[in-house]
Amino acid sequence: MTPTQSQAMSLATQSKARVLSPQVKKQLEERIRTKTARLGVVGLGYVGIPLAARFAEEGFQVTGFDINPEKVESLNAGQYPMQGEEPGMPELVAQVVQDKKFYSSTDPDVLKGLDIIFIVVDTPLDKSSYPPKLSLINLEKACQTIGERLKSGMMVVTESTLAPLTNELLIVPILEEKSNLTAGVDFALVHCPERVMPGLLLERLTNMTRIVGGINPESSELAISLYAHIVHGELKPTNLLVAEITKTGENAYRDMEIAFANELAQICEEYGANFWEVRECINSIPLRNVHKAGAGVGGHCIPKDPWLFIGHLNQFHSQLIPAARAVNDYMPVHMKELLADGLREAGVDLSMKPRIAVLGSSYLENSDDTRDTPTQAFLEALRKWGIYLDIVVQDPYVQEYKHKTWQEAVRKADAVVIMVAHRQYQEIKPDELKRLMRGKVVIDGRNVIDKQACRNAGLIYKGVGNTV
Ligand code: SAJ
Repeated sequence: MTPTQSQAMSLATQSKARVLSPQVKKQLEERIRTKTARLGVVGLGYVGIPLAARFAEEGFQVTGFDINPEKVESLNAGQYPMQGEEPGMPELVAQVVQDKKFYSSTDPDVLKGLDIIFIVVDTPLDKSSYPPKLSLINLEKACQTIGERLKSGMMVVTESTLAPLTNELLIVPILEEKSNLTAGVDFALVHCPERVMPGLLLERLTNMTRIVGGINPESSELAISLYAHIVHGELKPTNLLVAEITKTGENAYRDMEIAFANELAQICEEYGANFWEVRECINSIPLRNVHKAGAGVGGHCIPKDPWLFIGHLNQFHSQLIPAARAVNDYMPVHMKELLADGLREAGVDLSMKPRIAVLGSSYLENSDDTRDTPTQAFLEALRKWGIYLDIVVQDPYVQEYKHKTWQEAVRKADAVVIMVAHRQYQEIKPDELKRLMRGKVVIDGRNVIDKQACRNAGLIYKGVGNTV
């Protein structure tokens, strides 16, 4: 879907003419204030479950809808079904289910007769082409399911991360066509993009500032009164488009900040300086915040949102956003290059199937979340290298790799590659590494081990941005 500038403008202009009918406004105001509004959450994942549980905890009746029967079954049994340590989530789900305040189903008709429905389905990318395209099928299906059950007097809130213009070009047309109602007049429409962080779901949901973008000011005001029941952070009113641009833009910005650090690291490698020392010096003046160079950028947000950010552009050609993505996507390959340099320096015979211990499989330290992990890209780069390698992966959090300790993984290894800054790896002592390994190459993708201590122990150390 590639909107023309004029099409988008006309929709934006139209939305100015949309004034919420007084009786709809009054009814929603009353039901939100008295917590009698019946809530529905479509999409029960990392974002949807905490959202549903927090409103249920505050006394709202919440109905969850998801297409995954196992997840629905777990939830109705009072179990938190997602991976990873989420402080407070298992207890909260158990409590609100036991209090009969939160019930989930795979039957879309449970959405009938509700007052407010949240759309929290994921908005993945179709990576079969480059640049990756938006894949809106989940969102379209959710809008169709809701549109067929939408009644006058309701409010629809999207929390999913959306490419700018998606509300006006996809969500509004589907909801209106399916319901025969007018968005912003017969029902309120809001985009309040999620701002969660795996491992801190409840904390972030409660304390982060939220952007509350309504199709009209009345919709924003109603949503702010609703979120005020669960959010202690600031609730900033704006319109649909600003909310969509903000969410995707804040992550595109972070991607670019990290990309600068990754380029600076490679510049330091060639000049022969220590990136971490340069970073500290640059950050010693105000208004600088050089991020951490590393083995790559993974996760469910940062690698994806920059593409959503520019996904509906037609005229403007972004140079910065794709370039930042290319820099960050290159880092796992750079790790392969550092490994090749280290093996060469150590005189390792590549025809003898060297053993490589890879420490860290998740995308983020102290997490088991492997979505879009740089380690996957690194292993792919090793495969493309075409050298027979004996690869051992270890990760204390990821189910598939947690059965080994890091000590067992590095035993008899010719090289150790650190991909993630897990707290367990911060304790690695170079002397112990040297004793356990067959070889002496250490490739440090997250500045976990001290370079000089490695060299004093007779190891060849190469870190991102720290190779001389
Ligand atoms: N990374 C670096 N260098 C850095 C920071 C991160 O290489 O200086 C890498 C990480 O190792 C990871 C990836 O980037 O592989 C993403 O890290 P992240 O800290 O951005 O964590 P995420 O992906 O969970 O980002 C989320 C985002 N939150 C939402 O989208 C709601 C992001 O906007 C937040 O800034 C981030 O959490 C956070 O730290 O709160």
